[in-house]
Amino acid sequence: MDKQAEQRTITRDGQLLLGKMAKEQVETVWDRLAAQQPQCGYCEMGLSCRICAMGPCRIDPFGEGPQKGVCGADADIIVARNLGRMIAGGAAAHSDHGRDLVEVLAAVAAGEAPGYQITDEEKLRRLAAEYGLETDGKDTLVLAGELAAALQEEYGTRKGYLTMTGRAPEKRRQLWQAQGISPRGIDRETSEMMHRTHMGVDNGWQSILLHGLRNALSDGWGGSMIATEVSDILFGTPRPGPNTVNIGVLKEDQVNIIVHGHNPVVSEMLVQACEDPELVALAREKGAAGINLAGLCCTGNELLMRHGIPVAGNHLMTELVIGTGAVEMMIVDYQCIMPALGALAPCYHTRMISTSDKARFPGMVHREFHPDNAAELARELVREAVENFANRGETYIPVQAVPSVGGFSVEAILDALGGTPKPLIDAIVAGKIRGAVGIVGCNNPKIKHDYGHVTLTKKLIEQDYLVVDTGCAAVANAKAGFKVAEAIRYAGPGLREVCGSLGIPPVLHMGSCVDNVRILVLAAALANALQVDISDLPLAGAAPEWYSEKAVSIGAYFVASGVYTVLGPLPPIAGSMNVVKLLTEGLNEVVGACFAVEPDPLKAAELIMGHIEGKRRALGLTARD
Ligand code: BF8
Ligand code: SF4
Repeated sequence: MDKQAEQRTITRDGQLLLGKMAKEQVETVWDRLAAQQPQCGYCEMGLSCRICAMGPCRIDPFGEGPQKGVCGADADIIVARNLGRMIAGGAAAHSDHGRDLVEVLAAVAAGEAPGYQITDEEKLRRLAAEYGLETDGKDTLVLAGELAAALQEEYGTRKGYLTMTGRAPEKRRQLWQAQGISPRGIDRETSEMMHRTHMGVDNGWQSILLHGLRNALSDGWGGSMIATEVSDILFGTPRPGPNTVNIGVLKEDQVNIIVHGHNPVVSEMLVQACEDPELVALAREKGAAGINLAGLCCTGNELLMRHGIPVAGNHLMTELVIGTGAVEMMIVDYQCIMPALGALAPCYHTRMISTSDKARFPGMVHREFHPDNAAELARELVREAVENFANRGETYIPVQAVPSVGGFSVEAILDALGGTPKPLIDAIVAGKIRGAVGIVGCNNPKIKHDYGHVTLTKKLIEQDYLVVDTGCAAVANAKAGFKVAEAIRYAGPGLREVCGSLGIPPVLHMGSCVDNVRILVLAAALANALQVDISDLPLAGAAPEWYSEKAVSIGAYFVASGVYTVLGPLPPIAGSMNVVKLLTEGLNEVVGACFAVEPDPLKAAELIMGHIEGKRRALGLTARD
């Protein structure tokens, strides 16, 4: 086995494909990371600023060189501004994804989106009622149109509050109000962050960071929550069901089509097109046994959650999938799609297609999806993928797929519990389950691929902490085999007993990254049932391998919602001890939770378990030392 590949990933499929691609002299993300060494120390510490043309500026962390930028900004201001803009970037990405779904909902209501429909009408009516709309006897499409309009209001400035924050416990909402961080509008908070961090506006590092929490809350209880809820309305609320994961989901004898990105608006249409009998017949004519659709990253998670569509891999597998030589077409929408992919495809026979007006990539053919042409375009693309089967050369699919179960929406979890959170609360009170941990976020080539997620998860379930996961963490844990009922063998005795009697795995797949809001809603339901705040609960969050701005926004809204959150990689804040202290200690005084940073997942597990036991003690429950 290739030593270098073993250092890069813990996954067998990843190691074997890295070995193959190294022999073929095809570069990957790890090679490009190596070529970037040493990376800029100023930037790593958050101490460089290029916000205006008097700069770029940098602060000398050793105190020998300049301590102020040309405008006079010091290390605290520069670090806080940079972090604030990361949050804004992440919140914008999630929330704009949500907006695209609202636009599809509006188009469905107007009869301008053939192929799309209202799938979960009950949820549509529930959400409409939450928005104060009259639902009784109202035609479904009329109501959908009214709801779409009400959701569009959430993005603006006129309303002044976000309706779905009403799901948070009363105490939490009062705290946000008292701290001045209740989000007022989704676009407003992101726009205000860009304003505040313009040269010569907000130069209070604390006030920038507090606004960062408000900006992140506008994502968590706003844009992302809209993305998840509207996706459920359009495509169905997930229910538990089987699926398979890793490179082994590709089929030697079938046309393989991969969807990559985040927005189910595109990938859902491909699910339908791949089932079209005419296209399946065409595939047979071309010598293939059928058409196999598989996902990558979060759009993969969306399809896995709702249809049991297999997922080929997470973020660091996106190049390696093409290296199998077995992919006829990869269709991308947006977010986390490496621009390297287009250049890689000609080494094999894969056709690369970009679909979003907002996201173009070198080396990809652009075929733009809109609600009115999506169903037809999806069929066209599948047809072209089928035609491309004839161009396939040698293939390499070196592993068997791993079985997994996904689909744990909050609704599905409550159903599994018999309709109320009480059995889960009872198990926590009895100490059979010590608490729950949300493990979320990305892969990052600076951390051995999947090692952070899998090691942390394994340690926690062994010790009777229930794990819920999303995003690339969820794919890592599925590949590790933690998501079938038999995986209770990895769990401690208490967790094993509870999951065994409910017939659920000890690690529950809750979806894509926008679906982190499902974790918020579940936490709020537990807090409301116990009449406490979220910060009183024995809960924690972790992002052991995060890389993206979206992950920074997620971490910030978890913490602002009262969930202690441990990050693997250190964000670019080390240049300001004031900022580090505020984020890792001071926020406890502000929002009752804070961040920790611990790259070693075993040590991160210790921090999380210590935190949860502390919360148990404070609630008067039995606690381990
Ligand atoms: O939204 S976990 S690498 S794919 S950012 Fe991206 Fe990170 Fe994966 Fe999904 Ni989320
Ligand atoms: Fe330099 Fe200030 Fe301009 Fe930043 S805003 S580049 S620190 S002058």
